[in-house]
Amino acid sequence: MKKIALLTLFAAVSALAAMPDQKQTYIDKTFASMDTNGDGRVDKTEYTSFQQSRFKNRAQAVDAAFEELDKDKDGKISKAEAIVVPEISRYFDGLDADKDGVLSREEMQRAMIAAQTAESPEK
Ligand SMILES: [Ca+2]
Ligand SMILES: [Ca+2]
Repeated sequence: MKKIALLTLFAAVSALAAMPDQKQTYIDKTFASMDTNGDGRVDKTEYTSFQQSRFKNRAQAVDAAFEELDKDKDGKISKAEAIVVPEISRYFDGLDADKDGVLSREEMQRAMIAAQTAESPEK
């Protein structure tokens, strides 16, 4: 369970660096998962519920990953704590928006939103 949360976060952060040619595959996959009744079209209801469940899952994943990474439970992710997730480690300075050397929960959430925006199909 905790492992899965980290992997989800890992995937989202990796999306920050997603190459354009991976985007089409992502869009196809996303479309298929949004089209719940399989009629080949995504109506507004399907789209809305997809976005809502995705956002909720992401928020929960961030929370779970945050708790898991925050070994000393001070409410912040230090560089040393982030080292177990190479993708976070690599983007650490970029994710640390206020440059205080640690990632707050808010900074982690913001990173997830950024990742989500980066991988959203343009429509
Ligand atoms: Ca900590
Ligand atoms: Ca910070």
